[in-house]
Amino acid sequence: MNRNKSFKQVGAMLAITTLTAGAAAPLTLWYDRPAESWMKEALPIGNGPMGAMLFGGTEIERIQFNEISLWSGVRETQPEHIGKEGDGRMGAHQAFGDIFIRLGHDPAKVTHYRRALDLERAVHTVEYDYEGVHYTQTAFANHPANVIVFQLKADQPGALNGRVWLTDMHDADIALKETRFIATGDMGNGFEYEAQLQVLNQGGELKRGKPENPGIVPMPPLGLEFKKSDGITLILSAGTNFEQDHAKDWIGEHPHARVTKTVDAAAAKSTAALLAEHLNDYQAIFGRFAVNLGETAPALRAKTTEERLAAYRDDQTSDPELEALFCQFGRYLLIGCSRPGALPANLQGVWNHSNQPAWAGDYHSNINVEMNYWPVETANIAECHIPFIEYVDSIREVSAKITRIQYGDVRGWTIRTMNNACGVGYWKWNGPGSAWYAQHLWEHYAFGRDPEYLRTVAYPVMKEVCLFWEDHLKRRPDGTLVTPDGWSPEQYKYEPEEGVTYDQEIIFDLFNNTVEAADALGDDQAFRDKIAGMRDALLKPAIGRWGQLKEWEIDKDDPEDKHRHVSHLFALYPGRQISMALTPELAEACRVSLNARGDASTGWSRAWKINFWARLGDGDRAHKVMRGLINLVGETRTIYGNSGGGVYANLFCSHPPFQIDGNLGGTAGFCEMLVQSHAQEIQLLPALPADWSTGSLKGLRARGNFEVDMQWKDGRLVAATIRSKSGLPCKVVYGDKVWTSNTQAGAEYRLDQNLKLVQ
Ligand code: FUC
Repeated sequence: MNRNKSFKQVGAMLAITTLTAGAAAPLTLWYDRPAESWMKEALPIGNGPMGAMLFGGTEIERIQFNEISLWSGVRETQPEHIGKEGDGRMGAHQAFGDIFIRLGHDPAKVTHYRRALDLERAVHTVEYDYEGVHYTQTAFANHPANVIVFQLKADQPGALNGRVWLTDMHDADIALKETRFIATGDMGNGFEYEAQLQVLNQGGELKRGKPENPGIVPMPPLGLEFKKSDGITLILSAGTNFEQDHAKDWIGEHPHARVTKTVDAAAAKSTAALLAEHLNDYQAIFGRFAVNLGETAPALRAKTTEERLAAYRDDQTSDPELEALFCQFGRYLLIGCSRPGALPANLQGVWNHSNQPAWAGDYHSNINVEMNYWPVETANIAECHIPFIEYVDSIREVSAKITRIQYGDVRGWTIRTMNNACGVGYWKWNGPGSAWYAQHLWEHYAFGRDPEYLRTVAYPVMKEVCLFWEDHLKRRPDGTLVTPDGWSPEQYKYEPEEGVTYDQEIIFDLFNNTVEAADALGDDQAFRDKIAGMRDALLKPAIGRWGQLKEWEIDKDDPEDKHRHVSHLFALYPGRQISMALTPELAEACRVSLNARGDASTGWSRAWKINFWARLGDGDRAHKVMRGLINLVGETRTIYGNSGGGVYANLFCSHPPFQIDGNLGGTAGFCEMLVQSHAQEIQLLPALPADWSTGSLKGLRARGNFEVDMQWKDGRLVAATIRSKSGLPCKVVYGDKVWTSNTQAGAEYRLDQNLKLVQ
């Protein structure tokens, strides 16, 4: 330690320690009764490809599970379906099956019940007392081993008696080989699948027995019965023959051998070893980022998550720990459903209990799948971006083929609004959809600064999407470039027209990022200059007759329009064409448009608005919208309109129904309120609400490959630490204070409340 450190600086550091210690409020969702509703109450665990929803039942425990690649529908758009609405046989993400465990513990006689999901460990636990015995259920989804592990224990020997069985949502043949269930099925579209469930008993007896019918899903004829056991362990794995390779017609090997090997390997390990492996893997990702937004009153903290949500809704109680929990829940969910090597998060992540989920549980390109990935870089889980990036890469060829049929003689490609795992699209074309996807490929570089990735993965995709627009944009006599056939999602009143703001802004973003990418690579100069010229010639966002940012070129925005889509503000977020620093008048017009749209809407729409208000520097408004997003609701019917939003008791965001984009866009909003890194600078506390006057964070990522730790008190910065990962020049801004430095890779810079370097 530097002896010359002033007392004030030491004081600041002590504050860091105290605040970090204060951040230890448990990141746990918990309830005092089992879940009844899948959507509103059951709790999710996931390892990337597989997800499960746990109910915590004592009479019958239900573990509903999924695998991300289980899709119905066709693998390739058939020529006869290329018409206006696309291929209606796109199919839907499918539910896989359930595990049931009949314990027969009468809920009326169960005491001390607690069901909890610990986000720091990604472990679900249930505990209760029943007839003098203390029972525990522990479940986790292990990514490296690709299994879901469930363990049942009692505090007295031989206390476990019951039955277990596996079900399937597509009439698979279910075999029982000794104590392993094997469900092998076929979707009738070329996709085959298999689930295996190994049942292990610690003590007592395990033998064949009949399942029972709790009347939830069709029952198989086979079950296992355990008697007088000390413990029961279940190991589940599931897979399909989906292979993310168009050249192979998306079909790989039958999953039987792979799933068998996976379950064999996991069953040979102890549960403790599987848990240690899981914690090691998960915590290395989850633990990178922490946030403390202030302390919740102890009496409130002691309540169940549902009670806290109810208090938060009803009397506007302040509960900063609940808000931080919601923020971290988004990270937890994305780590649970988006790991390299598998498909990206769909509308419900991976958690789906229906074969007809809302909007097919699809890859929805006009806001939803992109929003899923908004927190991934800032909230420091960048590897979770890879599934989306690989998905985009995988659909290039098929999309190019279909794009040529729709758009004529064009290079490059774009997509429709609804899309399945194989790039088969349905419903309206979303012209700038591929450009919006390309933004993600760029952002992964903008944060991570890996030149090899930029050269080999991102740039080729960005370039071919530019080619599409080079061929498809229309040049007016005055040289202005416009989209000929734009549509502002999902404004049904209007037919396709020229120069719609949504298209123009996303194309600007694509061109602008591509120019920066070429500059970073020091390559492709002629193309770069052409794209830069086209970017400058694009029709730009403009202000309309009531001071709003125009949604269309013609000034026809209706000030009464409450539409959930706020597509014309793309340039404010997630784009960067409009900002308070660079284009204050346009930023003001965005404020006018947002005020007219209002705060209330579907889950994802509210989440988007949090990010907009953060970019507009209005922390209190962002926080108000956030309160609306975290508002406890019960409606699960699919609603197509412009109202809705909120969360269920399990913190799943409601469109309604459950749609994960609201959760993930919400997490992005927290990050955007605390740190922003657009316009070549890192802004600290750009939109801090009064409610979070004292807090701290650790490991928030900024563009340029920096990490920020920060403490603040009474609404003012106390100290910040910047970790430079790539050694790039850095500019940090807090209010009117600025710190600039040519940083060194691997170095850490501690700044005080005035952004002075603490030596
Ligand atoms: C878009 C939205 C809907 C819904 C659907 C999945 O079409 O307009 O609100 O989120 O995606």
